[in-house]
Amino acid sequence: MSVVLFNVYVSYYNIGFTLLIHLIGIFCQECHLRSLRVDPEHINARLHGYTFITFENVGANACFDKCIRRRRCLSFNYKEKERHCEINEKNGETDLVEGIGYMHVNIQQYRNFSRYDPCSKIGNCQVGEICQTMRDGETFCVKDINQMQPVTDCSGLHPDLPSGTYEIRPNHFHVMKVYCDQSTSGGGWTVLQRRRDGSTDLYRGWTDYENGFGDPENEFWLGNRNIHAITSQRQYQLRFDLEDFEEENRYAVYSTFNIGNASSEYQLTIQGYTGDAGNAMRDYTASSLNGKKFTTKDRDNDFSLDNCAILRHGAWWFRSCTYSHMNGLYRTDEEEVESTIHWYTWHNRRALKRTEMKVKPVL
Ligand SMILES: [Ca+2]
Repeated sequence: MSVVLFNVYVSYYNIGFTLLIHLIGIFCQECHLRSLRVDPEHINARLHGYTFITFENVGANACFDKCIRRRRCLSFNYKEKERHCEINEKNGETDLVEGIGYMHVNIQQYRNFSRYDPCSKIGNCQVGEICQTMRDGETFCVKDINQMQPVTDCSGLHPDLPSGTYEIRPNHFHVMKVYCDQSTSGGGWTVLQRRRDGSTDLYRGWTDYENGFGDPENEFWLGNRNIHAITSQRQYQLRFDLEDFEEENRYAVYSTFNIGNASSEYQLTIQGYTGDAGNAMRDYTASSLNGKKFTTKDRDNDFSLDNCAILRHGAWWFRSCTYSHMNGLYRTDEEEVESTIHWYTWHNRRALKRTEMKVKPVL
């Protein structure tokens, strides 16, 4: 039997109670006609602040369908006149606001009932997936491309989403792919840099460091332009996660971090150390790297008579050079030379096995 989707609105006054009841006719995939009862307090009302996807030019029944197929969706707002659908990650009970022309529907009561829920046979899909019905009527969980509407950084992702690569779009900037760390210290971290196996050459020039290079799933530098775009949106903290060859882990967090634009030569602002790795964002004179411009092998902005990027075989906000060197030469042992990836206040210049740098807005 072919599937026909249409909306039926029935409004009537129940004489005894003088309540306005809206019924929405729903044809689900199995073609059972059932209705949703929308309580009077959910008419001309909407849940505000919890919408995670909006859809335009859809019917009420399609709005219901878009919600029930996503586990994250707990309710939806629908404005019939504009055929505007908002699906929400929260139930609306006591915190509805006025929304003239809207109705609000909680969805959980319809889940797992085959008459309403096309996904009831396969159970819940994961957050970030959508249950999709194929032509033969079979249902599958597939990646939800609408879920990927860009956030301005990884802190905008739903906390139940796993770590991985996502698209973000910082304000006034283009869409970019970043790795989001959803497990460290509350999740929501946008990863700027990673070393793990030496598979990517980091001894590169200004343009590469400006635009970024490598693989967000593996070794990479996100790019100074991109880091500027992210960290100029609001106040950010920076976290370093470090691992040595004994697989011991240390971290350092700076409560204030951003970098300037290209004309500032990506000048570093970094303050407010906490952690157990020590504050290595300074040089051997104990002067902070705060305020330093970026230096690469082909652009010398450091205080050394030489070029620290060449001396240290990397690129960084060198001063006279540095006690922290995340973009140095990757070693597969604990060799201790100036060009290694190191964090001086933990292991002097002994090579580290893994590093990550990541940012999250300060709450
Ligand atoms: Ca110099």
